[in-house]
Amino acid sequence: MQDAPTGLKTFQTYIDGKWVDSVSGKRLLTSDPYTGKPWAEIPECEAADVNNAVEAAYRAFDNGPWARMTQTARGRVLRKIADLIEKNANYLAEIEVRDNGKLISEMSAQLKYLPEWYYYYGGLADKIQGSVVPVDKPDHFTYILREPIGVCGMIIPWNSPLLLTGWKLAPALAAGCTAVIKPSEYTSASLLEFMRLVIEEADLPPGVVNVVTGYGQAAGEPLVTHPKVSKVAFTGGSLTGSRVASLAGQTFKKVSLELGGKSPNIVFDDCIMEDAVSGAISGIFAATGQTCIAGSRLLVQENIHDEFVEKLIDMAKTAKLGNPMSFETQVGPVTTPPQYEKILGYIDIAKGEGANCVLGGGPAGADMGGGKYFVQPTVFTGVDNKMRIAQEEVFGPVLSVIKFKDEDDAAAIANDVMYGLGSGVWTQSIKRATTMAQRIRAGTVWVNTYRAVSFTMPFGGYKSSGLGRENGQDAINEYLQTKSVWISNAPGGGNPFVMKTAADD
Ligand code: TXE
Repeated sequence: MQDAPTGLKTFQTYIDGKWVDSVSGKRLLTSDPYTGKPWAEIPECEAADVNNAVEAAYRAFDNGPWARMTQTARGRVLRKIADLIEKNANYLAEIEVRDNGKLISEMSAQLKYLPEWYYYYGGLADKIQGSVVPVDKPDHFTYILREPIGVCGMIIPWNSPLLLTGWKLAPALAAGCTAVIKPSEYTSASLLEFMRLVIEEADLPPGVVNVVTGYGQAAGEPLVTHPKVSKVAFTGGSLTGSRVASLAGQTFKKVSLELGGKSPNIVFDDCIMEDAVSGAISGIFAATGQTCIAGSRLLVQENIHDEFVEKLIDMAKTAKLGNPMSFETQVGPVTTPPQYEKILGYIDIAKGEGANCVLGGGPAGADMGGGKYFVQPTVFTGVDNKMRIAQEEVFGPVLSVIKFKDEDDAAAIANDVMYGLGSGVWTQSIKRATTMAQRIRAGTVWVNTYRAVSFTMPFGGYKSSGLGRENGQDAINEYLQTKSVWISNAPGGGNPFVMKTAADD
C-alpha cells in the first residue's frame, strides 16, 4: 500500500504470492461511507487477472508444497493465521469500519472473535479421514478417501468482509484446497491488508490464497465460470446468488450460497418483555440492519402488541447515531449509495402500502447525529405480511411489526416468505420454544436471544436464503469430495466377463 499524489492510498492485489496491479492498469475508488469521500484506489481486476489467479491457485493445489503438506502441518498453518489475526485485530477492524461504516464496537468484537474460526478448522484439518468399507464382493479391499475439491472461488459482500471470508477460507484451507477470493468492490481494503499482515506472514506457499478485486460482472463472473475452479462459495443477494449458481451449474461446480433473509422475530405474551424489546431492537438496528439475519419482521402476539410497541419505540428513539469510529455510536451510516437509495425506496413503498410509520421514516441528517448516508431507525406497525415491506429484503434499519393470534398463526406468518435464514422466538415456555423451533422453516432459530453465531454451529438458509451450510464440522464437506478405491485380490481380478485366451482351449 502506498500514498498516491492524490492523497489516496493505493493498493495492489495479491496473486501467486506477489503484489500486482491489474493487467489493464485500471483502478477503482473505495469510499468511506461516513464522509462519503474516496480514500483509496484498488486494482480493477477483470478476466485476465482472474485467469492468472486461478492458474496460480491450480498450480498450488495440483503439485505445490501445499498439496504435499501433511494435514497436521496444514492445521498448524491455520493456527498461525489465527495468531496473526489476533495480533492485528484492532487495525483490521478500523479498516473494515473505514470501508463499510459498521460500528467500531461491533467490528472490534468481530475481529477479536475471528481467529476462533481458524483455530477450530486448524484443529479439524487432521481429523478429516476416510474409511474402510466392507464391500459385498469376496477378496476385495475397498476404502474411501476424502480429498480436497480443488480451487475454490469465494465471492464476498460488503457487510462483514473478513468474517465472511473466514467462514469460507478456514474450512477450505483445512480441507487442503486453494482459494481465489473476490471481495466486494465497495470493501476490498480490509482483505488486502489481511493478505499483507496475515497470509504473507503465515508463510503460505505462493498461489494458495489469491485475491481479485473488482466488479461483480467483470471479475466475479470469470471466476464463477473458470474451468479450473471446482467450487464456488458465495455470500450476497439472492438475485446475484441465483445467477452465480446457474453460471456455476454450467460447468458442474459445487456451490454453496448464503443469501438474503426476511427473518421473523416472534414475541409471545409469556416472554420476559425487557429482554424481548432489546432483542428486537438489536435484531434490526445493529449493523444498521445490514445483515442477512436482521430480524426485520417483528411478530407480536396481539394481547401485548400495544404495550410492546410502546416500549420498543421508547428504547429505539434513544439510539445514538454518529461516527462509526466512536465506541459510543449505536447506529452508523449505510455502506453503499445504492443501498441507501434502496432503503429509502422501501420506506416509501411501505408508506404507500398503508403501513403506519411510528418511528423515523426518512434520512437522518447532521441535526440527528447522522450525515450523508444515514437512515433514521424506522418502525412500521399495522403491517400485513402480504405487503412488499414484509416480503422483500430491505437490508436497512426498517422494522415491520405484524400482529398474530397464536402459535399456528405465528408459524404460518413466519413461513409465508420466500426466505428462511434466521428467526427468533421469545417465550418462557419450553413447549412453545421447541414447537416453534420445529415449525419455523429457517436455518437458525434463536430462543430468547438473537443474532448469535459461532464457528461450531452450522449457518445457512432454507428456501431462497441459500444452499449448503457454513460453520461447524459439516462445513468442511463443502470443500471435499469422495473417492472410492477398489483393490482386488480375487482370481482374475474378480471380473465377471473374463476374455478367453488361446491357452484356455
Ligand atoms: O449484492 P451482490 P449487492 C443483499 C441485500 C442487498 C442486496 C444487493 O438485500 O440490498 O443483496 O446488494 C458480487 N457474478 N445482500 O448488490 O450483488 C459483488 O461484486 C459474480 C445480502 O451489494 O449480491 C460482491 O462481491 N459475482 C448479503 C458480491 O457479489 C457477482 C450481503 C455481493 O454482491 C456478480 C450483501 C456476478 N454477476 C447483500 N454480481 C448477505 N447475505 O449478507 C455481483 N457480484
